[in-house]
Amino acid sequence: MWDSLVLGTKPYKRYYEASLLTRYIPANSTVVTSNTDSEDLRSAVFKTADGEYTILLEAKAGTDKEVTFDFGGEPPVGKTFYKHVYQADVQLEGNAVIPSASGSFSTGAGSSFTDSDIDAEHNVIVYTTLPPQTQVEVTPLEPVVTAGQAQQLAASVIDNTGGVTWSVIGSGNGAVTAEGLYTAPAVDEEKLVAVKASSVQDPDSYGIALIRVQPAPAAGRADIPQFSLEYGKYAFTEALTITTATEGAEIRYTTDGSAPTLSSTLYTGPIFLTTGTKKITAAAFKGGLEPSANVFRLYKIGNVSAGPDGYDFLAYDGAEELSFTGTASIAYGADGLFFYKTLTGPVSTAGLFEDPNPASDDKRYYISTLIQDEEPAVTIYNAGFEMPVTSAYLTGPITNGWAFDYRSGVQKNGSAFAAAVAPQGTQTAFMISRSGITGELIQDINFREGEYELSFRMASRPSYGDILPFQVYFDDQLLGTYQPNPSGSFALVTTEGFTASAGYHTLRFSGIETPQESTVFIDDVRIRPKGSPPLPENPQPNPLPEEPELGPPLEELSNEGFEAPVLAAHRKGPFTESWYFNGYAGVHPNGSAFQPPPAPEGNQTAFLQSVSGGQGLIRQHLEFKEGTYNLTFQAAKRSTSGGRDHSFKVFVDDTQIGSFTTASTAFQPFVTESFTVSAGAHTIRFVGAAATQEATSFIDDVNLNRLDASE
Ligand SMILES: [Ca+2]
Ligand SMILES: [Ca+2]
Repeated sequence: MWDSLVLGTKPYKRYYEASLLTRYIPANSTVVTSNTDSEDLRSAVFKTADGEYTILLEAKAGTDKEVTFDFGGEPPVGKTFYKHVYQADVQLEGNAVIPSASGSFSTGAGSSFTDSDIDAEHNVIVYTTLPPQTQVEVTPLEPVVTAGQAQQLAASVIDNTGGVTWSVIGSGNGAVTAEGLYTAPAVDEEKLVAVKASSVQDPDSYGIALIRVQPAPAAGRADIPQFSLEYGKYAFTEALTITTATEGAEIRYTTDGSAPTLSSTLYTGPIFLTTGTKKITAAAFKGGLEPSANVFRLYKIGNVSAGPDGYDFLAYDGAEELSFTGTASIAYGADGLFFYKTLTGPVSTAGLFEDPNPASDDKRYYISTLIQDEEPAVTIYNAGFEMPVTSAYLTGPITNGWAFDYRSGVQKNGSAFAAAVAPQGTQTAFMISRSGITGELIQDINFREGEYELSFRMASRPSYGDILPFQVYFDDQLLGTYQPNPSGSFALVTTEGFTASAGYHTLRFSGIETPQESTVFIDDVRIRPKGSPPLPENPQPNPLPEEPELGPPLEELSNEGFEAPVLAAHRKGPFTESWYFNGYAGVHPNGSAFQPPPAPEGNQTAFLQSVSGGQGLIRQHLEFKEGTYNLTFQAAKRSTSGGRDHSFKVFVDDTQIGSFTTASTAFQPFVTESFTVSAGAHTIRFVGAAATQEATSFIDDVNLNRLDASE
């Protein structure tokens, strides 16, 4: 955002969307050139058509600062600037208020003023000639109140004097006293009520408390469900718990906004909310009682990964047991500080991990069913540039682990860049130098104290332009200057060692400007303990596990719904349970770490995966009577771990009887082609298609149907 202001001549739309500062920067203001010769300061100046001025100043943390703004004899002469300070970042808060004015500065008869009171923290400061606006801040903002009960509200007036007047919006919505004591009305269903606090001096300014009024418990009626998560935006996957105070009641819920009935999905355990918008509507049911009122919450879940790359959310801190089966890599921690273990589940958390990050109160467990070749010593988010997912390329500004700017981004195998195949996953980063502006990749990374070395893979772009040389910095320490070879193939780079203190440090890849357009590709960035064994020049794909000989045939299709073995969490092959599952397939129950939709049959389904270098296989060997048959089954794709569509094929012996793609996260019916077999043993196989990125299908309710008349 700041670079756009410095480099461009007009404010960027994204900037307005991101910021409350728009109140002081009307959309049609012009940008006045601004200069600073300090690395610690960035500034931008705007002028409205009415001749009002706003200065934005970002001051790095470090030392106290004194700053003089000099307009060089131009207006503003005789103006007063009011100062509003954001410590740390400009952030939206619930009341959408901006900080109150913390000082004012007059240019007097001249056209400059000095602020000698900028403290050592990271500050974003607005100086504006627009007078401070009256604002009203209300607390609590979104309380939940039971019908007939009271809730005390409070309000304060910012940048004006006097108190507020309270009112309830709409009729039949309860009452509020002059002191802000709100009493909720009687309701049969949950209801949202707005209560307004208006400034007495400036009645156009007001704050709103949005109150959720819930029905009171009533004899003869089940109590309403309670949700463990408030509605709203979450950065990444969450697990939602729903409870009701009515003992023995069952909770049923829908995800399509419809009213829950006795045939809606039964709540049996935490619902994993994954990327996208989720509306959960729930009600409690108990024989002999009226069903409870329906209660809904809307959630918007982002895809910002909080766990290490390739890991999915498994459980919150405080979970007593990690419910998964088979062997998996488990990460525990937050904010980039994790400990890792390869474990066989289910496993008790007692004494399992030391605390990787005492400063965080949002530690979680994450799981990867692909065992990593090396547990990371330092967690870099999006280290392989697989996010954001693109089918071609994406240029910044993007933030996804890395901050990508206007001359950097991610590109996928086969894009117009014609880069060599990505050495990790299917995407790489790129940096470009063009028209005097050169790309950078920046990430703030949380370190444990230690000695480290950095490795990454780089390649040139022989199909177009020049080779971009670049420098790599750890904070302000230059780790090296590099230039990929002209062949276009990826080469491994390992830097000299460097020392990191505990805490956040900045890793920066910074292109060096070239006269002609030039490009470099970067992938597979790792920070490893100094002196680690060398990485392979070209990473090897995972070997396929051995497949056992066919056993004796079954007499008819068995375990069609994958209800055996009965599991508490997913179990990956190789194992045999009527079906044989290889190392990229298995069985899992509702609520497993794969976060599947509910099984259409029973409580479990199969899963079939394709990963880089491996494909799932599910096989059953059985005795057929001579005749013509087909197979029907239900399948869905996985919503997590990228949520990619998954393709697989179905065979009878070596004859393909269908090729399918799961493109929906809801189960859909599928049917194979019909096939004719001789009497005797034949093998049905489900086989994942080759893929370079993990994709998964869930399969259930397989039926073998005889199509011709049997005697
Ligand atoms: Ca990659
Ligand atoms: Ca089933």
